[in-house]
Amino acid sequence: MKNKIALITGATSGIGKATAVEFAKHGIDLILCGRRNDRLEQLKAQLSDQVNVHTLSFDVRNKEAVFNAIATIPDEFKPIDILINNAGNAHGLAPINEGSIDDWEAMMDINVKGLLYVSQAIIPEMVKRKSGHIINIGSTAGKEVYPGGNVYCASKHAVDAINQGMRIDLHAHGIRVGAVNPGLVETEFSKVRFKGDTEKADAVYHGFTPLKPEDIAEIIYFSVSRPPHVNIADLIVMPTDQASSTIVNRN
Ligand code: NDP
Ligand code: 8X3
Repeated sequence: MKNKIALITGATSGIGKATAVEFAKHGIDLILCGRRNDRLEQLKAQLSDQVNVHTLSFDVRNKEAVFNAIATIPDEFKPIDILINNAGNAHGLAPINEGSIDDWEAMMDINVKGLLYVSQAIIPEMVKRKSGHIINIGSTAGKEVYPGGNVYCASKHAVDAINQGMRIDLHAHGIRVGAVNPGLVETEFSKVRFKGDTEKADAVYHGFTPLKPEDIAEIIYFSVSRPPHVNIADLIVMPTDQASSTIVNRN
């Protein structure tokens, strides 16, 4: 896939970082986004001998920062062919009656509104060029709801609806839109959810074999490398040991 350019949000860690590494293997030039600039620069240094890499450090919650950052993309990186809407996290796992409003706002602002800001900054150019491919990273939490998942699940159900809405509105412009919805993937996700409590975070992935971020990255690459007439609209990917959000075969 030479001469393609992908913008990946949340490229400093987990699924986004693994996707950057996978794309670089296949010659896709990269615009890597995230808040932690040191990590973006490290990844750029790691991948620059394979592909051209540009980094953009911004918080997806900050509408102005999103549009300003994307406006600074140098001309040689401007025709973005692939957008990976990946930045996001869960914040907390409290039942709804004990939930933190700050956590709720973080999840809706990052997972839903942030995804929309980035999309709005990029889609109009794709429409002009009548080409583009958007992969929205949803979740099994966007397909079902589990105890304590309440607002995180709501944010990912919103991603599911936005994914469908984008496809309905953009297919006539030659733009492909699809979602990849992972189950349990061992990343920094649970460390963020449990606010740095590594014991609680590690327990989430204990006693079974979770997905690795690379498993999802390979599937994302497979989706974007199909022939132009093929659009993988929606995929759910779980570890073999997982049957649903609450049914996991732990030994
Ligand atoms: P990680 O915590 O490892 O990565 C999250 C990424 O999102 C980081 O690169 C982080 O970058 C970025 N991010 C978070 N908040 C912001 C923000 N405000 N502004 C900009 N970037 C932000 O988790 P995962 O890789 O697991 O998560 C990636 C996506 O996958 C998320 O959308 C998540 O909901 C989804 N997912 C994860 C699953 C899992 O089990 N791990 C399963 C299903 C879906 P930085 O902090 O540098 O800004
Ligand atoms: C991440 C998967 O089950 O932790 O979206 O919500 S889960």
